[in-house]
Amino acid sequence: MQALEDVLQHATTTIQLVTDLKSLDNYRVQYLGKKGQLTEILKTLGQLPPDQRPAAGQKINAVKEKIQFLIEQRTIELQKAEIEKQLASESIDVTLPGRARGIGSIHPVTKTLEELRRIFSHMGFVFMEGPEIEEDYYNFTALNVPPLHPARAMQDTFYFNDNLVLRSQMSPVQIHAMKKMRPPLRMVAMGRVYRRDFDLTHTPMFHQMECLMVDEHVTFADLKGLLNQFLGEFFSVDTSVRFRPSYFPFTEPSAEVDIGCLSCKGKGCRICKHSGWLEVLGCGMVHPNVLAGVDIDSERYRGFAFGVGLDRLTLLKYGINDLRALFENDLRLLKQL
Ligand code: 2U9
Repeated sequence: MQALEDVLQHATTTIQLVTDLKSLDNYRVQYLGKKGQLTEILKTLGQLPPDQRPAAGQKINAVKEKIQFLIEQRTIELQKAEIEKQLASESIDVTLPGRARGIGSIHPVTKTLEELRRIFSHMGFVFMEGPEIEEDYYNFTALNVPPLHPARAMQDTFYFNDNLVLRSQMSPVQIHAMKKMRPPLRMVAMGRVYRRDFDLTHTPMFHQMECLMVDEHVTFADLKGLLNQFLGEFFSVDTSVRFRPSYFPFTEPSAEVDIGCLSCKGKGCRICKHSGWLEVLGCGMVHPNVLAGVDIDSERYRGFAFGVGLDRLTLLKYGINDLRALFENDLRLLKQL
């Protein structure tokens, strides 16, 4: 009986003092386990005289239940303390503002591409694509620029070998189209072109759009009407447009087209180099040699074409003067646009 009292006494104190669940479980084994102190006492029951056994057995069971109860209570307390400790260390302030997500925007050149797609598809032009690596024939010869022709020096071209080049203009796409399809033809090709040039107003890769229309009664007046409409829609209705005679091997007659300076309205400023005009594109009537080269009867059919640099067009629209800005991916600039 004294041993039983000692175990209860000891258990009551230690269970109160224990501070973690693992140690508590060790004590459970120590008191109540198969080889625990109470089990040992229980084994001595047989040594008692038979009449004392029931009372002693009851007493042992009562102590066992008492210790079990103490352990359960302490377990609950320790579990609660553990959860509270965890909650305190992992607390989340749900009132803090969320982390801002960077919002992307459409690149200004892409905006120009999309705008042109809208304008020209409304006017009934189809859009076509072609490879960026071209044969010399499609990039030059078919465009009335035969080998050794001085016009090849007008553009510095990237050559892979004697025959393969990075296209220096979008015209090869139109040559492919004319070889495949018969007039009437109304088409636009937009894409990347490459030239060996790198300064304030030139990058080795830039974007071009070329437009071609071939039919029986196409005239230079149609070309002028189309360009007035296009430039009016792209810049603003009151933009003035002027045509200057020029030369390209693939068009005859040829012209370069200027618009009234957007920032000074023609008065003269730094942007238009005090001329009041900004050059935007080149155009002309397709050269009969070009039509003949793709088996189109130039007595019956005529065509007009124009070419425009989309990066330059974008710069003019937003009033920037360094073309390289469009390719440096400076988010501050791109966002501002
Ligand atoms: C075919 C026949 C003729 C397309 C043309 C230009 C004039 C022109 C420049 C504008 C600025 C190139 O990017 S730029 O440097 N382009 O001046 N392009 S006529 O003439 C064609 C096209 C296809 C079959």
